[in-house]
Amino acid sequence: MRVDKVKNGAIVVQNNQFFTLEVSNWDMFLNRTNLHRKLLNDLIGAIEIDDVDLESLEVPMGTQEIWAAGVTYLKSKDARKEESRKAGSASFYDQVYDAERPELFFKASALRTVAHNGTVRIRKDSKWNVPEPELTLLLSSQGTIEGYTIGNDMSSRSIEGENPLYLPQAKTYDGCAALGPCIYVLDKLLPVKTGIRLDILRKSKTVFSEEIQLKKMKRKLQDLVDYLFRENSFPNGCFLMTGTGIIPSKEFTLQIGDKTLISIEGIGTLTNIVA
Ligand code: DO4
Ligand code: MG
Repeated sequence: MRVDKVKNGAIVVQNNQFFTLEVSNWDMFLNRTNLHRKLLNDLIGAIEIDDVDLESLEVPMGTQEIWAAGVTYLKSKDARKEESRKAGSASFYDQVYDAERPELFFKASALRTVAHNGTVRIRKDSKWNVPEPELTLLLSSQGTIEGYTIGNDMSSRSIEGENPLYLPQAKTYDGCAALGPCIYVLDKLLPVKTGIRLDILRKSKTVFSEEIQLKKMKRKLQDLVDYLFRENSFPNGCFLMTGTGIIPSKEFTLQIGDKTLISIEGIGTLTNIVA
């Protein structure tokens, strides 16, 4: 079942049938344990429609924070070691990859997050920039995984590589995150063989394309969630980006006008333009 956010409501797609729901409070609508069962209940008496206008989708979030996990895939560890060698901090990435405690950081508020087809930004003071395609969890205030969406953890590799203490500036700024196009709500866990794919188009030509499976992630999703909830409360639930397993080679940097397409099996494709 997928849930899309539209003006004044939600569209729920279940078995190829489309339903509209009025939603007065997205925080409360999303922050429900056993969300799958509750949505099925919401659908009783809901209005069926023919199709969804994908242009009209909003970011499928209320006021929840977006947090992110880092260095959860070998590819990310290796790329970060390389970019931070000059700064003398390469060994930190080996340490965090092998440590019991994961890297977790605050990524974005709703204010800094754009929707499917929206414009993500690269910082003007950054020379080396990449999108990071990440499976993103919708978590209830109880710390349960209630849904899955697609996140783009836009990152400045030049700022992050200069000094690891600059991470918040490399990661958090206006237009630094994209989320959507929908929330995928299942009554079971997402299969580990799920594929995550990144395509980058420049002037309609593909300049980067790669795919990875979720099973390549070193950490368990629930362990990331448990660490995040150790000393943080989220009265409306929150989102957690789970790290990237795809990083373009060091010669690659995003350019203004590039189109990023992040696809995750079952969820769909999150498309954004870079500005
Ligand atoms: O350690 C820096 C950030 C890591 C990250 O964002 C990722 O691995 O996805
Ligand atoms: Mg990331």
